[in-house]
Amino acid sequence: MNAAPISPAYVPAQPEKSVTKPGDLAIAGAPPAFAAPLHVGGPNVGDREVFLRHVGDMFDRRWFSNNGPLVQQFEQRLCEDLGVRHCIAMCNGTVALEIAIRALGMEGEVIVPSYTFIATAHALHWQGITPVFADIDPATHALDPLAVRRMITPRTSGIIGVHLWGRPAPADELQKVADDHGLPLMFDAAHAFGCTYKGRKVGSLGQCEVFSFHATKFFNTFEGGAVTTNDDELAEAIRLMRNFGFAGYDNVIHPGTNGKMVEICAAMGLANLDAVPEIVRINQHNHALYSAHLVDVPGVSILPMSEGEESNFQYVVLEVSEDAGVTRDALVEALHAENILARKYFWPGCHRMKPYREMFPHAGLVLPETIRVADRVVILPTGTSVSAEAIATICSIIRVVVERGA
Ligand code: T4K
Repeated sequence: MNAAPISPAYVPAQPEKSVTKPGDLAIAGAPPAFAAPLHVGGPNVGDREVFLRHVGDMFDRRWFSNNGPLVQQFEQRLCEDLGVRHCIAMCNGTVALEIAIRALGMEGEVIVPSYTFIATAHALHWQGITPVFADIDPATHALDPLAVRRMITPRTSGIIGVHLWGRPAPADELQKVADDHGLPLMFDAAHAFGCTYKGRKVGSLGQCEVFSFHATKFFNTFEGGAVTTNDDELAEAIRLMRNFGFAGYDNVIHPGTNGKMVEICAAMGLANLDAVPEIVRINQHNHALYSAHLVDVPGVSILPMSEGEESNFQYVVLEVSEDAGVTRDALVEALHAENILARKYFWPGCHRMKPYREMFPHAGLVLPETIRVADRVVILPTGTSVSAEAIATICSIIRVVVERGA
């Protein structure tokens, strides 16, 4: 991948004040630190000229969807970048999950973490499959393979691991559990584009992996997703399912849906792919700045990325411990008052969201770590929309709020 400029029209948000004492805080009546909301997932935009050139070609061709040349080019680029045989681009990550789950023949019960975006659980429930929630490792926030093993029953038909925050899940250990029980294993890799596991690019782990290229992901196609796999037969089934099962004009040979990526999304993907190294460099720099500014603030810490692996650093995960001088929710409230729209991803955990809470009122009994982690995480703004000055101000606000709480 070659580095290319980030869209030149982009001006990162600058703070409007410095904060050194409680009286400087918006919750104490001072003006907010940012004039406009600073989001956690402000979209990154690559070279607009490249995007517009692709869009111009698209209009000339009058070919907007249905496996067009830009989608094919995009899929080819992803196969090369990820070192995987097949990439099937989709309209979004959720439909990509649903199609992959079906193509793997999952049914009955499937084991997933509760600590993930709701789409992982919904992709199962939407097709009449019961998501069975297993607990996570509090140090990594990823599925705990031992907990997965404990949740397997005769109705279990598969396991879905999630590479949360751009940190790979323990793929080898999960594969061992899956193999021991003859179960298919797939990964929700929505957060892990460009990351590695044991030095190998995420994309070919398990039977298949699913990416999201939503606007808020560090690499986006407006909306979009993809399934990647080295399994030829599975790839063929997924391709058919993405396009109503059509194997040619008037010839449907498989059940299917409409999961196609459109050409304009592939154009955005091709333009943004060139900027990936630069965006990752910015994210990594932001992550290091947050870690350095907050290193001596008691009771809070930034979750490090996996040692020895490449990460996209797309999420800055702040953990507020139980003995910090302030609660996580009070800190989020103080940040929101400053127009810093930090998020409590993925609180309260899928199992405590209404549909699943009603299905499994006692799920929390086997998810103590999920509950603890979900109650202490705050996601902070990063990406190309956040300047070094903004990060310094965000961290000084966190410092003052924590000390004031204390
Ligand atoms: N699996 C996992 C583990 C996932 O995290 C996701 C998606 C999926 C599967 C499903 O993939 P997709 O079907 O979405 O492709 C957002 C995203 O909508 C969602 O894609 C993402 N995960 C999730 C982590 O975040 P919300 O409900 O937080 O979205 P919202 O509207 O609050 O926006 C998030 C932030 O981004 C806000 O701070 C506003 C800002 N924003 C948003 C958009 C759309 C912008 O600045 N510009 C924008 O265009 O879910």
